Amino acid sequence: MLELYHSGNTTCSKQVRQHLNEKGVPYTSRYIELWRHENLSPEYLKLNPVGVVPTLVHDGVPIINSFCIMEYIEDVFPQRPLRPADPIARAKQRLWSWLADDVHPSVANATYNQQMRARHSKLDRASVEDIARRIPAPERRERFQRTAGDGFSAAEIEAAWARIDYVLGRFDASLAPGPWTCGEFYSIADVAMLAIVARVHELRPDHLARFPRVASWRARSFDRPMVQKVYALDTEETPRRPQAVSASA
Ligand SMILES: N[C@@H](CCC(=O)N[C@@H](CS)C(=O)NCC(=O)O)C(=O)O
Repeated sequence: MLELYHSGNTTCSKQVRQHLNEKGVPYTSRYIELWRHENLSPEYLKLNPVGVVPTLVHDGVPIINSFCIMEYIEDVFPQRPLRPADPIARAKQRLWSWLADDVHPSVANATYNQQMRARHSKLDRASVEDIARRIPAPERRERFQRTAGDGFSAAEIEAAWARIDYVLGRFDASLAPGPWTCGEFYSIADVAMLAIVARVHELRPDHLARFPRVASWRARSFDRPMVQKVYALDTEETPRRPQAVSASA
């Protein structure tokens, strides 16, 4: 049995949802509401000690980290491969899958500051202390405390965007052959980077104009029916406990 613990509008959940759907691998959806801090419940922390989504549970065994989860899915479910066989192409696929994870903290800082602060700053002091105490990872605890307080400074947010832009600039150059990250082969690098690029576009709608190849790659990605389907599940209007998404649904 395959269970995916995930949340609606989170980049890393989208990566794994899209990956499973691209491969046509059915799974049972276990929905975690981040804004209710369900990711910090003792039960969930047993599955994912970092207290983040997503977590894939395969026959009772939890697999964590979206980058590692996608590699695992390719290892275990051979149908419709999204990892190229050629070692050079595979190295490029791994690089961009990994860089999506590597740049994620900068994207998360920008997102928390812009989208989550409104909610966090309404919490009373006792709740902030209680939630912070339950967050295992120090950098995540700090991010929560900052956004429940005065937020990040303008300089810190600009530093986050400088890091994002550095990665997007490299991605733009690497897309030169196109149409996908590994040429004609659509891979998990495209899945991983799309979640990041889609979030950048959501936060700063004009931003991708600086990266024309990334902008057209994003548009091409959204032409894929599977992307439209998976990304439609990304708002707070998402039902609290959505039905499992499967390729046949
Ligand atoms: N890609 C990493 C990062 C996961 C991550 O940061 N997930 C975010 C959503 S995209 C999360 O659960 N945030 C909750 C929190 O930091 O409290 C992983 O899969 O472990």
